Amino acid sequence: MVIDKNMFKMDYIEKLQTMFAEEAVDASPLHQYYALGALIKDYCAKPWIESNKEYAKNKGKQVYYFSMEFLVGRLLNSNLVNLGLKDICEQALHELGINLIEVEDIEADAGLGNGGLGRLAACFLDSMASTQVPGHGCGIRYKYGLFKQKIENGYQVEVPDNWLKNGNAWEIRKENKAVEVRFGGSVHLEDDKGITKVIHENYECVRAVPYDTPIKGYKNNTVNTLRLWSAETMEEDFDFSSFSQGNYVKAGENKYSAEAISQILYPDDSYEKGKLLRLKQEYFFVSAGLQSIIKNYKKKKISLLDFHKHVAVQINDTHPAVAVAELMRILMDTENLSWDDAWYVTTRTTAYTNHTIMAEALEKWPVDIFKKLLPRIYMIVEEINRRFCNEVYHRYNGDWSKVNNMSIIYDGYVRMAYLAIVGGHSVNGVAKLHTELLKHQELSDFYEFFPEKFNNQTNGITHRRWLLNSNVELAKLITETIGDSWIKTPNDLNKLIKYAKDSAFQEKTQIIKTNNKINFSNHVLSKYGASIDPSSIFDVHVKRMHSYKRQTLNVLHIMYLYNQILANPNIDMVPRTFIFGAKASPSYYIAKQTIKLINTLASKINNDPIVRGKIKILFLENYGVSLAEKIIPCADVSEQISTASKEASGTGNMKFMMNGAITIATLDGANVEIFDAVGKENIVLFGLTSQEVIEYYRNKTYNSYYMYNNDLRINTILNQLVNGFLETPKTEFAGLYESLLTNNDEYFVLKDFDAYVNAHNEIDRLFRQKAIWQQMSIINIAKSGIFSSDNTIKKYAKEIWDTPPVNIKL
Ligand code: 26Q
Repeated sequence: MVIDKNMFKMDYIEKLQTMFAEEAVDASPLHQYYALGALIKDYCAKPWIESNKEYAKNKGKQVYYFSMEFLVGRLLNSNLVNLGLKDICEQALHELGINLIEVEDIEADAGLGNGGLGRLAACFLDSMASTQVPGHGCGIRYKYGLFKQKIENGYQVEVPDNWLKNGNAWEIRKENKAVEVRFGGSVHLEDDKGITKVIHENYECVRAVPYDTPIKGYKNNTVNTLRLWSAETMEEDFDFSSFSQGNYVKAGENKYSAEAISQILYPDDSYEKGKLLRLKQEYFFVSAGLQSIIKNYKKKKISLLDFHKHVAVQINDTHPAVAVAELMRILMDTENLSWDDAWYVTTRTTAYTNHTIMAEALEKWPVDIFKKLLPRIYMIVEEINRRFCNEVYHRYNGDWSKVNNMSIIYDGYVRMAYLAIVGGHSVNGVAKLHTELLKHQELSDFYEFFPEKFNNQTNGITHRRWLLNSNVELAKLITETIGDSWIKTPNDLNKLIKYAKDSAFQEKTQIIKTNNKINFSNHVLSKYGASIDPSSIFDVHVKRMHSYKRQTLNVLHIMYLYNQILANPNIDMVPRTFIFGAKASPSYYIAKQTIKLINTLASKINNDPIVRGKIKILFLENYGVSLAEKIIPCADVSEQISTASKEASGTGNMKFMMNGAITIATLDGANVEIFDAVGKENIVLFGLTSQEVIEYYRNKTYNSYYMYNNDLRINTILNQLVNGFLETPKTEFAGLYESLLTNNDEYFVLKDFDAYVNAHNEIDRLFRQKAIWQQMSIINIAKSGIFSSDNTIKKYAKEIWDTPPVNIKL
């Protein structure tokens, strides 16, 4: 069906009538938005049905991406673009007196994720649909996404993110597909005529109701499904007899109610680790997801022994790792497979992605909590572990230290990463360096034991959201210059290389960047009353606030620049606007202090007439997907300055590069691959290498006091944190000061300071050379195609999932 403008207009008018009994001009922006969303969902319906039909009859394989987080952002614009209806819609609405941009602004971000891991899952959904991979998302429909950030008096204040308060235009509640998830109770085994039966009693039952969102591929007929589960009470089936009166009331008091499970997304926060509700969330969506997959599978009338030939389950970090044991449970207890058959199928179905090298971040659950909440699952984990430890013991000739190091259950904890590794056929890191570190450091025992399971899948980003849709003018220029093949074949961006030295093209890209900066400056002025200079260098540092990401290094450098300017007000420097955006986990004290420090420094510097026109600081409140889409196209400089070895990959780095920013970077995560792609002339590197960092940790020879005592710049700045220079109580930043000195600067901020100053001098020097800078920028854009998640997904499909594309015909 080809939809033209007039048809679109008529359909839209009709939608407004049927949904709200209104005419276009009278409709409120909210109604305009909902009618448009509903119409777009209608347009997705037919290909969605056809995709599902094809997948149902297709004997091929489907992928399920299990993730606690899907940081989707808004969908209106990307759905319009993927349907090929953007221009038509814009014109049709215009003729009705409606501005599409204003309508788009009504949509709440689906902020169901913390950061990189959740956004990666969302990029993967877009790329799976766009490359015709039959792949679906499985997660939780949180009532509240990640908190909204307000800045009050320089401090972060968290506000609930009630993203569903006006409804959700995209989801469809599938009441008839609800399943039951069981918690607690007791389990015993009974012999039933020689067959062992598992009896699970006195459990608490929660109803899992799926809400499906269509994931429309770019200009193809594929519509995959993001299925998010909502927890509800099961009154009719509630086993009241299992609760004594006292327990029941207590259950209520403890907010132990079913609804609590899908109430809120946990922030990535060490304080929240080990919380029972989090484990409930994990099991809840994993169990619901696997049950519904098996139900669908059984409709195909194929043997469960072939399950792994038709289903792949990707475990996004350890959060859904309980899938290994849950799949075993379903196959054995409800489908009557033997242990060996169930294990054969499970280990060929599941695959695990690791997103962190930081040992303290590896998820583990106290055995007592785990066993009480999931008694049957714990039995299965114990048996998996017994068999595995036995193998390790024999392979290493009775070496108990190996067994201890690798045991899934150890020291009173269940180690979820180990469960995922043992129970799956694939373990992947998310960038080359990260995978090497996993193989040779954090998970070296497992690499030695299962070398064939380990593989690298460097992260990617959907170039449609992060270039085509968010930097419209640049995308247009690219298409005018090299044609539009890059949209389906992102590596074709490479054709831009030819134009890197072309002065006319350089000028065009520069004008686009400047216009983006002007538009953003106007937005900031009207929304926050802050004025920034679009001709200054926009130096952007946006990501979660974390010590290892070293926003402090950036801040200390700004303090140093400020001191330089105070000492020499006529200093020759290209004006800079330092732009930050970051949420800190609510209980992460140092991270919150860093936010306060940035804001404190901002008000001091921005109000100091001596620095006027030289440096300015802007802290953007509530950084998230929609804000990222606005700020990234404006960046001249991309700050990717984590302590080498700490950032598994990073994906913001790729988004900036794709929009022509120059990266200032440590050799960490995917920065290494960006460097490999663009060459040393087109990136500004500095700092310790990962091997140097690891060596310092090993030999413990780093002493941050030495840096403080021997570098006057550092000495001055650190003193300024605590001597009243910042016009705050002297204790305000004591925590930061101590982390850098008393606690010996765990992330080598002071060690890398000098190199970072030099790197920024280099940025200043390069920016003055307009042609060189623009050439670097174009080379970055040209080389960024390899970081499209289309490539990443194709590699997962080939190396892990074995899922060829499925062509959907209408
Ligand atoms: C764990 C327990 C309790 C509560 C929350 C959590 C939790 C939640 C989210 C732990 C970790 C996360 C998110 C981690 C994350 O985003 N990691 C990032 O993943 C990106 C995609 O692979 C990488 O690019 C980043 O380098 C990595 O930091």
